[in-house]
Parts: sequence; C-alpha cells; structure tokens
Amino acid sequence: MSTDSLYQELVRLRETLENHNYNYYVLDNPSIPDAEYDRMFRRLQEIEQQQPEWQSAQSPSQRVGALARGHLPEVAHEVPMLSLDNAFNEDELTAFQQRVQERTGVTGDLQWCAEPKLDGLAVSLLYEQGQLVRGATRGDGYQGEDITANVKTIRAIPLSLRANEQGEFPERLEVRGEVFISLASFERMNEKALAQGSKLFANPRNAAAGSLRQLDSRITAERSLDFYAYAMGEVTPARQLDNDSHYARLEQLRAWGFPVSRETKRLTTNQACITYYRDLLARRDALPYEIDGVVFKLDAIALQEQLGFVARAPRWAVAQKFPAQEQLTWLRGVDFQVGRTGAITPVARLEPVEVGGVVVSNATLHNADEIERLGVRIGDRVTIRRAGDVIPQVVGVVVDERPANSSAVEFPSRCPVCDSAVERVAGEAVSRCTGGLFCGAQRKEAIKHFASRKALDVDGLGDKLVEMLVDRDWVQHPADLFKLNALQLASLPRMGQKSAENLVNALARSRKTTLARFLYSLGIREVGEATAQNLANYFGSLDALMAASEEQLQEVDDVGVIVAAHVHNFFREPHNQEVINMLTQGERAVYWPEVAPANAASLDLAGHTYVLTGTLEQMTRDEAKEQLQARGAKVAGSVSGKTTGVFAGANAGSKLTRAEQLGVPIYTEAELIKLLES
Ligand code: 9MJ
Repeated sequence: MSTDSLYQELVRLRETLENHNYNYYVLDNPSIPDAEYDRMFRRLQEIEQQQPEWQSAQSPSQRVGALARGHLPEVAHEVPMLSLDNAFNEDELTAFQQRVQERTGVTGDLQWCAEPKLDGLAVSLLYEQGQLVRGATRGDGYQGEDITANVKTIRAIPLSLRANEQGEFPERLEVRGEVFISLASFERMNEKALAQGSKLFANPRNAAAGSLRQLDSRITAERSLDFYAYAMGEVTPARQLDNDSHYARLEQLRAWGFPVSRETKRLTTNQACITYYRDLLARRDALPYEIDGVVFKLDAIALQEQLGFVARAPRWAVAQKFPAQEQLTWLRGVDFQVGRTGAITPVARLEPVEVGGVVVSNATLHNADEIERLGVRIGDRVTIRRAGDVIPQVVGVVVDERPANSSAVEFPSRCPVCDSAVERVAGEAVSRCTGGLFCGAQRKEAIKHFASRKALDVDGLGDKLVEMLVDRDWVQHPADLFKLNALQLASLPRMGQKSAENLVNALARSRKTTLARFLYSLGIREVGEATAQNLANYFGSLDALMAASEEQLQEVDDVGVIVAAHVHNFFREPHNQEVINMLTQGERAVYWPEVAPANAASLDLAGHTYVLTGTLEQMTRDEAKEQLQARGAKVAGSVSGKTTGVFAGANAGSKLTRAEQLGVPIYTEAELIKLLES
C-alpha cells in the first residue's frame, strides 16, 4: 500500500471512530457494533505504530491512556468554577425564586433551565483551535488538577470540536460539566471487585472520582466513565453564542459535539420547576445514572449577569436536593444468611434509620473481605447507603465514634443453619455452606426460587409459607410441593380452608409450564431467565439438553465456557437427576408443550430487539417479554438506535419520547398481539 493511501486510511479511521463516539454519546444512536469499533481501533493503532511520525494528540488512539510521572500538576481556572447553593425543600425553592424575582425586578413568570444534578466530578475542558488541549478538575474553584490525559480516555468527551451549522467553532472554548459513571458500569466495577475480593467503591461518585484522578490514565480508560456538559466558561470570539438563553447555549454545546442530558428542559413558569422536581424524583431510580437533585438556572443570560455571584455561588441558580441516599446509624449485630447456592452473606442488623424515605434496619456486608476492609465492629457507628432497587449496604465506619464495648465480627466456620463445614474456594471472595440440599436454608431458597414468579409461578406460595413447609419436613424437594393436600395445608397457622384449596389449585395449575421456565426453576448456577430461554429454544427438549456436551452447550447464544460447565455438571449430579425424575414423572408431574428444536438463527424474531413500555391491557409486560423471547427476540430496558421497535401501551413516557427522537418504529398493543399470533 502506498504511504498516501495508508495516510488516507488513517484519517478515515480517526474520523469514523470519533463519529461513532458522537453518535453513541451525544445522539444516543450507536452507528456500528462495538466489535467493529474495536477492530478499527486496533487498525488505527497498528498504522500509528508503523508510522510514528503520524501520531497526534487528537487521535482516538490517545483514549487508551498512559502512565504519568510524579503528580497531577495544578491548573488555575481563569473564570472561577463555582458551586451551587442548595434548596432542601419546596419552600426553599419558592423562597429562592422570590428572591430572584425581586432582584431582577421581573414581575411575570421567569424562564428557567432545569437540569438533573449529576453526582460525579465537575471538570473543565479547554479547546484551542477546536482541539482539546486541557482537562482539569474543579479543585477549590480557583485551582484544580491537570487531568488532560485522563479526560482523553473518556469517549463521551470530544477530542476535537465539530463545526456548527454555520460551519463555525470558537478559537478558544472552555466547557464545564460532570464526569460520572453509569449505575450499570458502577455495578459491574463492584461485582468484579467483590468477586476478586478487592476494594469496593462506596458509591458511583467515589468510583468516578477515584477513576479520574489517576496518575495512570490507562486505569481511567478501563472504567467506562461518562460525561454531560452543563455550562460554558470562556468563549472567544463570543459571536457564535446565543446571548439570551442558557438552554440555547447547551444546544450549541451539543452541536459542537458535547453530550447534554436529555432531561434538560426549558421551563416557562416558577410552578413548572416544582412539577419538574417531583417528576424527576419519581423517576430517580429508573435513570441509568445517579442524580442527587435537580438544578434550576435562570435561562436569560442578561439576567444572570445582572444578578452575579455571592461568595462562591451564582445568585441565579439553585440545586434542589433529593432526599439523601446515605445515612448514619448504629450496627447492633451481624447475622449470617445462607443463600440458594450456599453462599453465606453477613447481614448487618441496624438501629432503624430512614434512608431516602424508607426505614432500613438490615443491610448487607457482602463477605468476609468486605468486613475486614471496612474494619467494622459490632457497636460501630456506620454509614448506610440505599440507592435504587439495590439492597442497602454498609459503606463506611465512623471510627472516631467507636464505643468502648465494641466487639469483633466473627465469620462462622460452620453453617449457622445445618452446621456443615463452610468452605471458601481459593481465589473467590464468597464462603459457602457445603451442606447442599441437606442444608435447610439452601432447601428453602431452592423451593422459593422454584415457585417464584419467573419460574413455576405458584400463586399464593409466599416465602413464609415455604419456610413453614420445610421446617415441618413436609417439603424436602420441589416435587413434594405437588403432594400437598388441602386438609394438611389448612392445619397451618393463618391458613384457612379456602386459601388451602386455592393453593392446591395454584400448584396444580403451575405444573403446566414451559421448558424455559422449568429450566430456570431448577436454579442452575448462572442460568437466569434469558439463558434458560436460549437453552430451551436451542435444544427443544429436556432430554436433548441433558444429553448435550459442554461443546454443544457453548453453541447456544450467551452461553460461554463457565455457564456450559455449570449446566453440564448440574445434569451429571445424581441428586439433581433424581429431583428431575421426581418432577417429570408420575401422576403429578410437571409438563410443557414440546417445541421443535431450533438453533437461534431459525427463530423468526432472532436478531430483533424490542422495548415494551406503558401499560398493556391484554397481557402483562412480563408475558409479552416471555413470548417475544421464545421467538428469539431480545427485550431491552431502554431504547437505542439498535432497537427494532417499541411496543407502547397506555401512559407510555420517556421511552416513547426517546423512540420518537431516534425514529425507532412505534407499535400499538394490537400490533404486538398480531405479531405474537402470527
Ligand atoms: C450538575 N452537577 O449536574 C451545575 N450540575 O452549574 C449542573 N452542576 C453547575 N449544573 C453551575 N447540572 C455550577 C455548577
């Protein structure tokens, strides 16, 4: 290849890779598969290695990071980076709005720009001649740290500005915003740390901060950090700016290539701010990233300038905070819970405390390593965190307030339920009871799982009831459930004749199931609903699946070496074979309609991804999901450019809006039913 065409390839690769980042992070519309991105990235690195003189500080190859020496140098902010005043309730917000009203002299309604308040790390990004030349932390607002190499690894941050519609960008532009980590990336990070027995991050904010302020930016590169812009610092020359609206400036930033949160809205009344706050608070747990409140900024720049600043915060903006997700309380004791797979989890018993509107009296301590890392003792004052639908956790200890009579947490060496030995596999952080189904706790969990909604879905068989049945030895295996009779059940406390009969009927109904549900109900390690469905689709029958080799299992979608080994081993275990025989043979056997085996490609909806939103009338969303998956489709929780279509029921909200923005086809429930019946 001639040097000329090699250089052209390099230019094309750089452009395509950065365009992909723009499509992905700014437009939320991924244009190429990740594998293709990786392939082009490697090709770019290869060319730059061959021709070192072509390397450039703006090349996407810079996004892998490098080791810096010494420390992060200091950077002075020419325009100070301010913080925000807080409002802790609606009255404080109203008082703020009244002050602004008086100071500006505006009598009618004011216009506001409303933004989610991201909980990450504020950064400043400086572009000269359209190129990213410096990234800095906020520091104390006047002086921060130089983190240029680190911010370059964040794919949401453009390395070069895009020209706007007029083909322009400023000679010098400072952009401000928040570097944060999505909840999904945070959980992945902590799951990995938990499995390796290494340090957990207390919250996404710490994870983002710890990842960004690294001397080795290769570590930053591995952490999938994200970025949203929310302000401009210096802009020279100023002629490209809409000088009248903060909201319009954010749109301008988007045009120059910066991601801006889709939740950012222009509001035209003071009252609308309260509605915005309540709406976002209600949707807080459904957002893919953590926010700790909302920010209201006076939209008119002229009025912002008129009001100016006091101390370190603007007079024209306020952060209205959400209820805190962390609280202090006392650790009264630690119990050890045994899970379905025998994993032993230390559970903190707490002095009850309200966290984000819910009273918390138990929290997880994860495992022995985590107890050691926290250095926590019984009696300690501890920080509890409860966020989204994640189980509350102990994330910190106030050592200064440790009482004199505190005591050590002793991890048991024998199972607290069945007294079998507790074993910890080398290299794993979890300790497990070795009792298997001999252990009452594991049996209870296995039966709860068997009867749960996504498994055999036995209506009316709650956790407490399962515990009673196992404690009385009426049920030792899932198959024993089907032998229960109404007379016997009616003798249980808080169980009348009628509910006993209902339960027996529900059990009888649940015996008619699907192969996928049955597989899921067995509780094979690493086999969730989606994997169970893939296995059922691929093999069609239980016999074929049980006979499959590890290699054959690996042919199935999403089944790798580890899952294949778990499935294979499960069916080789004589005890499991016996349980399956008891369940599938005899008068009260579990049964399901036979389906033709198919490899994934021959299922008609394979390769399609759908999103279900709003309220469906003819079926639940879970039912629709199951039926779509049975035809090979994927059902996703959020809309992206890869979504085939969105099925929208009544009162569909942001997912519907998102689909409209992205031009993703939208279908009615009637069309969904037609598809499922076709
Ligand atoms: C956050 N943290 O999301 C500001 N912020 O504006 C938003 N922070 C801010 N705006 C001026 N959305 C100073 C800080």
